[in-house]
Amino acid sequence: MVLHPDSSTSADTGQASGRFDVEAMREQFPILTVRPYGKPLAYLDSAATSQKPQAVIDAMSPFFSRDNANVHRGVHYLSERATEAYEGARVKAQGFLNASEVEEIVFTSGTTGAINLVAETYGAAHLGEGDEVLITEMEHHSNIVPWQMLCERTGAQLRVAPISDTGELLVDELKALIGERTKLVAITHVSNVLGTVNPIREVTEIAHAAGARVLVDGAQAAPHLPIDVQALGCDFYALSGHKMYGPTGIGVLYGRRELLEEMPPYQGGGDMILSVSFEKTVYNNAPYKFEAGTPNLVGVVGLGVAIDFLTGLDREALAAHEHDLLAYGTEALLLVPGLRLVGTAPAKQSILSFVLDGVHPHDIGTILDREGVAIRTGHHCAQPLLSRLGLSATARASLACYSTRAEIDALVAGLETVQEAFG
Ligand code: C6P
Repeated sequence: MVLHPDSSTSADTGQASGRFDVEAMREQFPILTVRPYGKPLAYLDSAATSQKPQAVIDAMSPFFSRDNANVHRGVHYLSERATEAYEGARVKAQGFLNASEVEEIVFTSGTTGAINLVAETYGAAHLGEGDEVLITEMEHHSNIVPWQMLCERTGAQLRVAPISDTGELLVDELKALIGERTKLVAITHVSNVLGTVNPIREVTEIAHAAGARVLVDGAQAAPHLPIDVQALGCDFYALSGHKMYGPTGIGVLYGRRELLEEMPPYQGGGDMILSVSFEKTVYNNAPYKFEAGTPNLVGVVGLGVAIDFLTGLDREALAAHEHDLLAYGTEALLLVPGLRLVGTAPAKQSILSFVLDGVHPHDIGTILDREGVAIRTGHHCAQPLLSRLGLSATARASLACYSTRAEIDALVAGLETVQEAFG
């Protein structure tokens, strides 16, 4: 099925703003020319991990052939070059998040690493028996389990703010759950299952008025939305490099300087100390206090280039392109008989989750795969959300800067094949 007469042509770029050239964009992503089973690839799984532009790929190997040495340790030429590259990427991350100080940027292994860091340091130092952590029903396991572990250790309670059936956060109910025992609100900026964009500024205002801190899980927001931690007013913001066109195994935790300074360290080891004796260790200042051991240097370098890539784009045009695709995909999927979209909040970004009458999402994913269409199926590491919605799995197509209307057409055509197979 072709939904729009122009949908499979090169005009098929979703160029709502007229400035976004998706074909030129796609040329920067070499993997998009792979042909699974001889079919054109429709990579609709960018929420799981994004593909990498040539600039990021090209930055990583030369680091090993030109700059590689350990950071902060050597007095020699290469160590200085490596340290410059590493700290240069920290400045880029500061700019990307609009953090007011570079010391507010901690490199982590990803969003999961960043949230665990806050739970084990800020959480352990500030929560006790009877205190509360408030999350929402739409959180990824990475923003649930670390808080459960913290609650088990400290005797604190986990509270959960509800969502509507369409996948919108019920802000009034969240507000009603915040009280003097609430020490921390941990909330996703964009849901990886529903695509819902949460009103973070409003949530931080409510939380701060009650004296609670706010951690934002930005894993799904960072590739799509301009992030300004000062405007959002949050205390912590976590993101993953691999979802924003960078490498795996690297991420960022933004933390307000005064909080990072007073937090205990995370792991012990090299680089996180100022001095060590058998009697006493003096810890380094933030952010180094949280970066024990030799870091993922080449990951940081790749992340820096991914940030350059993203900030070098016309973000308004990119947003228009991604919104056009979301609207096109929504309209297209709603025409598929027996299909129900999961997550229809008005503020939504780049995610199309759905279920199809009589077909398990895993079967959808397997049949689509043979058509060259890559989607994710299952619980998407958000089992409590799926239970809340009365589901155990969905099929999920997710979009990125290189996605096209033709890929959505391939998805819809693949769903016809699925329905033929299931009679
Ligand atoms: N979601 C998905 O397919 P890591 O694994 O640390 O890079 O990111 C964890 C994470 C945290 N929060 C949200 C909202 C996420 O979407 C993810 C990762 C992927 O939806 C893999 S499960």
